[in-house]
Amino acid sequence: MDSDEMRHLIQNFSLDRCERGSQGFNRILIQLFGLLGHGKSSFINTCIYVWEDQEFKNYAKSLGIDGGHTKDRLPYKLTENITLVDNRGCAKMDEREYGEIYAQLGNLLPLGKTVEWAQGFGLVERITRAEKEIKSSDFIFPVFIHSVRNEITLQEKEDLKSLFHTAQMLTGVFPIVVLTRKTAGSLTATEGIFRDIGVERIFSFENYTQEDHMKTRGKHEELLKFLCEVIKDVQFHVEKIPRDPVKETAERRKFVLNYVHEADMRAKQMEEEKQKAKEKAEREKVLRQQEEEMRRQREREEQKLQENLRRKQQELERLKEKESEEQKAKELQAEKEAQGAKKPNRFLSIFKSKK
Ligand SMILES: Nc1nc2c(ncn2[C@@H]2O[C@H](COP(=O)(O)OP(=O)(O)OP(=O)(O)O)[C@@H](O)[C@H]2O)c(=O)[nH]1
Ligand SMILES: [Mg+2]
Repeated sequence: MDSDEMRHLIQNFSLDRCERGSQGFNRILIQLFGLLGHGKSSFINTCIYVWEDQEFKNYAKSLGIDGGHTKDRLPYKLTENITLVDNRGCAKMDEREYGEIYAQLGNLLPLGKTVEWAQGFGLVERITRAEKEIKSSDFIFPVFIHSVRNEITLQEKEDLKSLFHTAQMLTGVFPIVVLTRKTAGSLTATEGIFRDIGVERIFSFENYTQEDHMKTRGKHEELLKFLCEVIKDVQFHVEKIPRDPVKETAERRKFVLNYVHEADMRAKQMEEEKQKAKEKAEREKVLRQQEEEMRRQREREEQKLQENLRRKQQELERLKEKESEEQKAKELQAEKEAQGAKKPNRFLSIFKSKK
């Protein structure tokens, strides 16, 4: 198909013209989801720029390197039957964050309103409040936006796998992946990871941005191909599978509410376990400190005893030495006295000889 034919297909697509009729759907809602700052808003700008073929405008207010800019769930009407939705991105892959993603993806939160990122009870309340505003006639088509600049870790790959499978369960469609910043990292490696997860269709773009919106045929054609692929996929699902949008919306709501509740319980349980482990570690630390203090005390007492013993022994030795010296002196004295008794008197002998 050349560009004109693709444009014709996109412009004239209507769910009513599907084989089984629209089955209660009246427009495609292309739901963009993904992490903060990966190029969701820029992709919307790119879609509008290519589709309208006019001056570049920052319609979706793409901004900031680190993301976190888009806070509303805003719809951008492309044709009578195709609308793009710029959802609020999530900061990390985390089971509790997924509740919010599923609520947006499942179209259970109102369009055109600020998304107050929430978990647990707050989210349940918002879903319940939005029930009357939600149209079940939207055919939800999930499109995951990922920037090639960000490498995917093994853990993230596992998280993405479960995210994509739930997205399929919720919407009936396995998400298409759009890779942005396609020259900012390894495109082949990133594509490989998404293929491993089970993604069948991957498109890669260098988005048109405020700084660089020089038109290229490659980008234009790739974007039109992307839209045609979405249409063909929607036709497949509406023609081949009997659908009941009202029942599906109710089931989606039930699933997400259950998910949020269970994720909240699991997170609370994990927090409790973490707290218990922290307290146990704290107790063990105190115990170890006490044991160490007792060991040191024992060492000090032992040293004192040894010192006393040593002193006593020294004293004993000194006493023994003194005793033996005294004994020796006594013996010497006795010897002297004994010698004195044996010697003749000198004066007496002189006197005798004079006589
Ligand atoms: N070079 C280049 N820059 C891009 C591309 N896509 C997005 N950007 C830039 O990346 C930044 C973030 O893009 P956004 O489109 O705002 O991302 P986002 O996913 O909407 O972000 P949040 O709404 O904040 O979650 C902006 O400065 C864009 O100009 C791309 O394909 N190539
Ligand atoms: Mg944005």
